[in-house]
Amino acid sequence: MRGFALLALGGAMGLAAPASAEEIVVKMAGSAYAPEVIEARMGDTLRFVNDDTIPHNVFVPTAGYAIDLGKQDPAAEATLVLRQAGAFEVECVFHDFMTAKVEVTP
Ligand SMILES: [Cu+2]
Repeated sequence: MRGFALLALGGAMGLAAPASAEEIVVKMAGSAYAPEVIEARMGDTLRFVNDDTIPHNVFVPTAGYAIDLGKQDPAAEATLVLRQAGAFEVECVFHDFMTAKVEVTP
């Protein structure tokens, strides 16, 4: 199952993820990322799933990691491949109280 998900992602991104990489699902119900603290490894993929009833977003303000995955309507998903070790914050541009921390180990 893990291999299948990575294969699908690799096709979408035009890149193959390392065979050992994992996918970590982050949900958004109740305007909160779950989990709020994410420990991952380089090469892993975060799959943000909006299982809430209102739009959310994934925005990374941390220098060196900055990215905006855009608005996610309910049921929409967005993925982020972790290519760099370190720590960064995730926040929703629509709800400033909605944050998560990601720690990426090599
Ligand atoms: Cu939000």
